[in-house]
Amino acid sequence: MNNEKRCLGCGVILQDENVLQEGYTNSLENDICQRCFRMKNYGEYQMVTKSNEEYLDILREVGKTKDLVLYVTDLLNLEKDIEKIREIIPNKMILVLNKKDVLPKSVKETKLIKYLEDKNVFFEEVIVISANKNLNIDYLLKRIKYYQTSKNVYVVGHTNSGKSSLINKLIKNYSDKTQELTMSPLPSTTLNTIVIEINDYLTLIDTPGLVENGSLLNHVDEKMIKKISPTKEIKPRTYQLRKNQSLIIENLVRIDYVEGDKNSFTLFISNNLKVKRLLNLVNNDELKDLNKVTYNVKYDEDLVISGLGFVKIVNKGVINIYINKDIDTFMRKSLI
Ligand SMILES: Nc1nc2c(ncn2[C@@H]2O[C@H](COP(=O)(O)OP(=O)(O)OP(=O)(O)O)[C@@H](O)[C@H]2O)c(=O)[nH]1
Ligand SMILES: [Mg+2]
Repeated sequence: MNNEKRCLGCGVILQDENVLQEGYTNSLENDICQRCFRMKNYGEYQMVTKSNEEYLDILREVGKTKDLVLYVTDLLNLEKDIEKIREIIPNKMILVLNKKDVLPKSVKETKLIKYLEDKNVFFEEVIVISANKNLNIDYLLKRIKYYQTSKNVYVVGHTNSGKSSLINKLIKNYSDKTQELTMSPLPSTTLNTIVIEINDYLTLIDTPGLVENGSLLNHVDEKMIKKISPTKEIKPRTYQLRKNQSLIIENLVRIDYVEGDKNSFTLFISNNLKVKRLLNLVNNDELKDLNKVTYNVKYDEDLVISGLGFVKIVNKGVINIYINKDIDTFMRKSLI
């Protein structure tokens, strides 16, 4: 049956013919698909794998408009190349740093903003928020009003950064609609653009997030996804390591400190993850079958493990890290 009705939760076209296919619902009278229904009501998630090509096309279309764009990123998973999005979308853009609530309270917003501004990528403004905790949402709305060029404002970013969560907050705070977009800790929750009219002056357009193949989120099961995604303020864990000592996080990553003076490693990862410290790495081969990457650490840098978080390392030295070969890691100037 031909149908153009879309799911109000994830944007997919609804169909009542094939249970195994995207957009299935048992009745076209329903407003959301079965997948969204299960996520919302039972917390039962169903992973879908998507190619970025389709999603990049959506972003290219956004780039053809003159509308304001909110680029939402997750503070714990700041992309290495935040400027890449600029190549696709030249529009006026606010960089929205989301999930402030998972960073320790002592981390100042001004410091985060300055860090991003120093990267020399042009945004109209950098704003720190927490969609979940309703932090700075009023301020964000004010700035949207200030910069918007038409009614339409697009919300883009990587998958899981909290785009739909942010829009839900704006719906709840500033409109009388009851629509709720589907949110989930799994990647690729939103499957197509969704248009939400907040009021006569503002229409928000949610988009599917770009998938980072190098993110740990794409390489672990649902249980582990929940474990690595912090929902509460992270309590940083600091370890003083000497040469030949190492840290092992669950069965996910091993960090060997192989060269340098006594050094301080602070982990900004979910409190739910177990960390083990080896006092002598020489006799222990745990996780050493994973892919090895060596980094020469300079003063005050972070080792970023995509999808997991980061490790602040204070002094210079050499580390070997062992991790699934498909997961991106990189060093950057320390964020905190
Ligand atoms: N701690 C915290 N978690 C958040 C916040 N905002 C969103 N999340 C969580 O991040 C996960 C992803 O949220 P979504 O709103 O589904 O993210 P999205 O960007 O729409 O993801 P896609 O639709 O897959 O592109 C969910 O588990 C949310 O609860 C926040 O401010 N703080
Ligand atoms: Mg979404």
